[in-house]
Amino acid sequence: MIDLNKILREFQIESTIENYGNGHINDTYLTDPDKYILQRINTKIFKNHVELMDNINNVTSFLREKIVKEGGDPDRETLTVVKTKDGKNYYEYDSENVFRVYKFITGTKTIEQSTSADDMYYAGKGFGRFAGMLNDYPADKLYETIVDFHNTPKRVEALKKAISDDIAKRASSVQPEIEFALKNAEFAGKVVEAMASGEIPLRVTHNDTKINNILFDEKTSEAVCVIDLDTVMPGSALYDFGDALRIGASTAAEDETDLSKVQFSKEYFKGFAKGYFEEMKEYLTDKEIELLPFSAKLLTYECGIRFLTDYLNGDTYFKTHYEQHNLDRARNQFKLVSDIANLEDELNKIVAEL
Ligand code: ADP
Ligand code: GN1
Ligand code: MG
Repeated sequence: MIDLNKILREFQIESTIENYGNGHINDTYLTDPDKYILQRINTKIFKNHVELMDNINNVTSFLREKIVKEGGDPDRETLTVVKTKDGKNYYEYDSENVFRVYKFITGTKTIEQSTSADDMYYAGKGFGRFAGMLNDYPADKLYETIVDFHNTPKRVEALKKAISDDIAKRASSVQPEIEFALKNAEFAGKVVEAMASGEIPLRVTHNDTKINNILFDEKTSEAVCVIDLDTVMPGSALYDFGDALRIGASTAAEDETDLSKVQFSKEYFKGFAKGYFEEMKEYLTDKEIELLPFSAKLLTYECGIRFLTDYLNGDTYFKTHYEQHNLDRARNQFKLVSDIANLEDELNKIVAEL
């Protein structure tokens, strides 16, 4: 066991420490009474923490300048990386245990699951503003922290490999899910192909726009700060739009097993799209706008097959809390994919109206 207080001292912090947050990737802790977020970076997933922290440092510095110019509060509206006593932006205990510290942003709340279209409107504004501020960030200055992160066809290939390897001997028990995943693979390439042909532009994107990756003001509910910047990389606006709706527009949690409760809400979709447009409309191309409703289906499908792949691989990627957790998540996402497919015309109409 690593003595986390010792780690904190590397960052010149003397405080008690407790587990915090519901992320699937890193280990997150909150310190008290001096409030900081300590995170153990998941180095199995993020193989180069030096590049990763470089990205985060550069992006947050860039955002900081913009926020100051706009008259905002940079300590609240972007993450602040706290340096170690040696002036580094991470502390390497050993190759598997690498830590970083952020200032804790007070007076905010996270939402694990939206309960109103307003939640989604504010989330849309938050992620839209983030994307807008990074619109002129030089994409070639960013490292790709996870290569092919949203390359859905490659995710399909990874699923196929997991099915044929069948390491955890689970494939025979999930035939309906496998069938659903493979049947829907026909649309997997639509966004990467449009990017490759230059039909839609490469942008600096967040790539993990889950609603709990945004901090909302405790009192006004407005978006304050976009967090979880590990996957900020060159990508498509469609990744961020679609991924935000994946859980954000669902009426239930990502691992809800009663699928009758899991529905894709048109109202939540509309709320998000409205907020996002208010911040991003001037930058989006017609082709991107045309693909927005589709992106919700694509990114939900992609995440569903990632959960299924991880289940078949014996749960090595996402944190799970019980044996079938990844399978339940996959089923939940596939239910949403079917919902979105049925709603596509109506979602297109909403976008056109906005
Ligand atoms: P993961 O990659 O595991 O999802 P996150 O960076 O999203 O980790 O952090 C997990 C949770 O910790 C967030 O959902 C949020 O509730 C909380 N959190 C992270 N950073 C901060 C911060 N600077 N201030 C306040 N809360 C934070
Ligand atoms: C992970 O880190 P977190 O919990 O915000 C994952 C996302 C998935 C999400 C599913 C780096 O996000 O891609 O969409 O779980 N992040 C990474 O809930 O893989
Ligand atoms: Mg997170």
